Amino acid sequence: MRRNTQLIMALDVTDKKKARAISKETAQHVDAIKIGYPLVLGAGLEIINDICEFAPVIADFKVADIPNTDGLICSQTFEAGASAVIVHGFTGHDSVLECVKTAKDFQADIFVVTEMSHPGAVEFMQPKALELASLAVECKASGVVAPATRPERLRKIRDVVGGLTIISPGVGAQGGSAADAIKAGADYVIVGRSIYNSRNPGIEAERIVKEIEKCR
Ligand code: NUP
Repeated sequence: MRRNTQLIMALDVTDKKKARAISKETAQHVDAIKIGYPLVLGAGLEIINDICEFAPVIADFKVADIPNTDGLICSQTFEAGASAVIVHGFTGHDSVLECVKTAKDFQADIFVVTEMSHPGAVEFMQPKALELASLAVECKASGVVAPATRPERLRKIRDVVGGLTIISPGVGAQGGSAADAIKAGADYVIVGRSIYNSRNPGIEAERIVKEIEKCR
């Protein structure tokens, strides 16, 4: 993944026209666009190829099944044009290894979720987050997803994953700050609502990029 602005936009809109318009406005400020179920269910899997016109696409499908099913989900997603897929790690090494193997065939990336950014993640995910981070390293994933809402946890996850890429959601609407996440060890921040709900998504994306630049 290119590393110019360190900003990934989460495009959780459901309308194809809106998705294209926001992507166009923000393209010059983002290193990738993350799409997930809201947009794919609203606009169809072909939307991946559409959005690729503006930036590399990360498919946030949080894949969490048996290895065979995981492999099929990943290959369909890469064939549709995605550069990376986000998967869960709690399914175990075999499931994640299958995703990583499939990604290799497409020269694509797998990111493993560690501790999610929302409050409920402290219930079940937080106690296992560092083990999930180790699993990502052992399975040779490209990176992990770690919470911008808890920079102190992000720092601990960075200590475990070493040189793996950390992509970090929870900035803006969920209360985290881009600067704090980058300082705590994130390679990229993921920002959704603060950008796509703003009156001028391009200007908002640019503002976040400037905040990140100040941390370098
Ligand atoms: O731990 C996670 N937290 C999170 O918010 C893992 C994620 N993949 N996400 C996703 O990041 C979430 O589904 C949404 O697409 C994006 C954050 O969006 P926003 O809170 O900036 O609107």
